[in-house]
Amino acid sequence: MTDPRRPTSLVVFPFKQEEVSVVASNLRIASAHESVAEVWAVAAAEDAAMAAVQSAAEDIHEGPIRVFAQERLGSLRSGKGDGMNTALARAAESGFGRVHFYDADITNFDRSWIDGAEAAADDGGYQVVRHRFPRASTDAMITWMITRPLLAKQFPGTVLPSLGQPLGGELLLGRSAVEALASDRFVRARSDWGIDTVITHATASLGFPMYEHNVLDGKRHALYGRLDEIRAMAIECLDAAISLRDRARPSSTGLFAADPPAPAPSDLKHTVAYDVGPTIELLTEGWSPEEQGLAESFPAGLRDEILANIDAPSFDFMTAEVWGETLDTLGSGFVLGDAAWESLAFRLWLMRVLAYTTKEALWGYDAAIGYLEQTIRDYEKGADHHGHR
Ligand code: GDX
Ligand code: MG
Repeated sequence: MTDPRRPTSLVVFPFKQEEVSVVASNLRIASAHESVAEVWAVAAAEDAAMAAVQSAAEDIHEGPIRVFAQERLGSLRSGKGDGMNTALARAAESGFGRVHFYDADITNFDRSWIDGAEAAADDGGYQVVRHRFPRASTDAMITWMITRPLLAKQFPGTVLPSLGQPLGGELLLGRSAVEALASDRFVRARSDWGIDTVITHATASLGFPMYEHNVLDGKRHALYGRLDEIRAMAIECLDAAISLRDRARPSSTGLFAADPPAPAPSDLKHTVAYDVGPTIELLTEGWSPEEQGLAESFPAGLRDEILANIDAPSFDFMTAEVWGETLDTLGSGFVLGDAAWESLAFRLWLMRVLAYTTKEALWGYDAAIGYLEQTIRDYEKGADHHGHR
C-alpha cells in the first residue's frame, strides 16, 4: 500500500531571465511543501541566468531541486513552450502523481497556491486545476482581446469561453493529463507563447474534469511598460488561438467547476497596467508598403479607419463589434512569421486595447470587468447565430 503521506507532486518553474532572489524564494517555498517530492526549474538556455539560479538552488536544502535547460522539442520559436514541454516529457517518464506549473517571477507566491490546487485535486478528483486571479482592468489584454474572443467565436457553448484565464501559466495537472499532453504532437510543436492556449484546448477537448481556483490576492509579478514589450506574446497567442479553429470541440458536458467570483484587492482596482502615451506612438511608426497593402484588403469601412493611422493615431472606431470583424479577417489571413502580417495584427490589437482603455476602462474596475465579460458572451452568441454550433 502506498503511504498517503508520501509526497508525490512535482512543481515546475519555467524561467528565462528573472530576478534570482524571486526565483530562489519560489523554489524554496515549493520544495518545503509537504506534498512536493521534487522541484524543477527549467531554464530557457544554458546561460548566465541558468547558472545564477543553479547557484542559488544549491543553498536551498528543504527538498530536492533540479535546474536544467529546456530541450528543442517544438517547431516554432523556442520559448516557454519548449520549457513546459521538456518538463511534461520528463514528468511523463517519471512517477509523479501530479505536476504543478508556476511562473518563476511571481512575487507573492506562497504555499497557499500549492494547497489550493492540491485541495481541488484531492476533494473533487480534478485532473486539471487552473489558478485564476483578479487582474487590473487594463492588464490581461491578450487574454481579453485575443484568446477569450477567439475561443468564444470558435467554441461557443463549450467550457472554453467561460475559462477566466485560458492563458494562465499556473496550473496543476494530474498524471493522466500529463501523459496525454506529453504524447500530443500538436502541443509539443507549440514551443512559443502559444503553449498555454493549446494546453487549455487540449485538456478541455480530452474531457478532463477541470476546476478554476481563485488566488484572492492576485498574481504579483513583473509588469509591462509600452505594449511592444509583449508584442511576441500577442502575436504568438493570436496564432495559437487561430490554429485551434479546425480542432476538436470539447463536449459541452465535460465536468467543470470554479470558485465563486471574488472581489479584487483595492490596489489592483486603481492600477493602469501599461504606459498609454508611449503605446499610442506605436500606431503610426514604421508602416511598410507591404503592411499598407494588407490593410487595404480589409473590408471597406474598416480599411480607411485602419489606414488613417499612417498619418495620425486613430483607434476610437475599434469597438468590440468592429474588433470581432477584425478577428474574423485575421483568422482567415494572418500568417505567423510574415513581417507585414505580424506588424498589422499587432497594430490592430493596439487599436482595440487603446479604444477600450480610453473609454470603458475609465468607468471604474467593476464596470470595466463587467463590460469585458459581456463582450465575450456577445462573441459567443454571435458565433452561435452564424451556425458554428
Ligand atoms: N524555460 C523558459 N523558456 N521559460 C520562459 C521562457 C523561455 O523561453 N520565456 C519566458 N519564460 C518564463 C518566464 O521566466 C516566467 O517564469 C514565465 O515563463 C512567464 O513569463 P513572463 O515573462 O513572466 O510572462 P507574463 O507576461 O507574466 O505572462 C504569463 O501570463 C500570460 C497571461 O496569462 O497573459 C505567462 O504565463 C504567459 O504564458 C501567459 O500567456
Ligand atoms: Mg510574469
